[in-house]
Amino acid sequence: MIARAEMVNAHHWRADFPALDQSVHGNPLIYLDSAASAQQPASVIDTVARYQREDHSNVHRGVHTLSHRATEAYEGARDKIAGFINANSRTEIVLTSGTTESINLVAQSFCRPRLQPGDTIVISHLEHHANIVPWQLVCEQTGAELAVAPIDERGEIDVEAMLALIDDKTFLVGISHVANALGTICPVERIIEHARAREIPVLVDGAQAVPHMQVDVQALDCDFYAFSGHKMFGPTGTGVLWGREDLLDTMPPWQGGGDMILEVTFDRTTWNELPYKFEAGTPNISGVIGLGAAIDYLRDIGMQNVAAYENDVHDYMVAELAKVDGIRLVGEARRKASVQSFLLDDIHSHDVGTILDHQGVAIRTGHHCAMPVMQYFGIPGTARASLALYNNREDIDRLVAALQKAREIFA
Ligand code: C6P
Repeated sequence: MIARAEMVNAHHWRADFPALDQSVHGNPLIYLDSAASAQQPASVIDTVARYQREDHSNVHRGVHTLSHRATEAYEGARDKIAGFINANSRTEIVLTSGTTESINLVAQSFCRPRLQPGDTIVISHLEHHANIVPWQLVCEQTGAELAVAPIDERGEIDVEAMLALIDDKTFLVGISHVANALGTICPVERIIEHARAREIPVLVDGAQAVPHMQVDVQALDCDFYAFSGHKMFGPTGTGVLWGREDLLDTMPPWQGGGDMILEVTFDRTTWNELPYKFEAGTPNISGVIGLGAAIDYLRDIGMQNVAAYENDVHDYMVAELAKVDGIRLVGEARRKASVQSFLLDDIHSHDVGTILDHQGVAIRTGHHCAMPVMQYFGIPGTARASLALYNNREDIDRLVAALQKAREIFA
């Protein structure tokens, strides 16, 4: 249980998010879809607006004042990101459009030139499509194979089976820190330790972890860590690939264009230094500056406070949902964060979502871009409620009441 003072703070946090102050279908909005995309605090919205109004220009290119200001704010955000995840150096922070692009970058730039037929990429059955399909593509391109660690009924990875798959044919391990469909906190530390002992690189998909817990990439000791800005109160179209400098150094650029070069002639082109060799073209300048403001916001609250507060609401959510007649919780791992998937009687999850929306409660329904998870449970999809620090226990009470209404409608 967390301190009462922090519960009080939560009311202030909610007030920081203008989008939450509205009605949907005549009911106050309860937003329980932050795993898909989180709302933005006013500080992020205002930072982006001020940049657009006063400072907008291209970065790394101009000698004029606005270009300097834009570059300073953009590179300042990179520094904030580096500090937030405790990167060894700002040069390890590659700015991308999101987790998806970050993982594709590793697949195409790190894996594709080196993979041999018969090599394996080891992932788990819990992964989001973004941590499956890029590996399938690079396996098709190289003759390598995907090896998938099984999960159990609780939605936990069979760790021993996963460790057994990591052998001398393994080229890379890809694992989510927190699984998006079920909220399982995966045992990444153990998997990294095992792979590290065999000198096998590990990529962690941190899309659902970074918004909810303290992430320290040096303490984790992984090789790549990918995440998205829009799930952590930043703008869409922003994301990060953190990579160990010695690995990033050995990787060729994956896209060519402006900014990623040192010198271009028709005979030969040389690459810019890290991290710019991976950032071709004009980036999402305003988005990245907004992401910097999102990090300021989270740091002011403190990730330990975020995690403690959210865990309390999460435990309450799971307990209250479990009491609803006709509910089946999907994903009951012992260590979870932020997310609960469920089914209600035999009502289609889209119908559940639509009825909830009419009561002002926003949840996500369907396969959550994790079809293999649904295949494991033999279901087409689930309803999923997901939290951020602006949610509170009253939101959960509203969710439960809305589900009871859905049951009445379908009775
Ligand atoms: N999951 C969800 O509703 P992008 O789209 O690149 O920002 O993030 C992709 C991604 C990768 N890994 C994990 C674990 C994720 O959860 C996501 C995005 C959203 O669960 C949208 S499908």
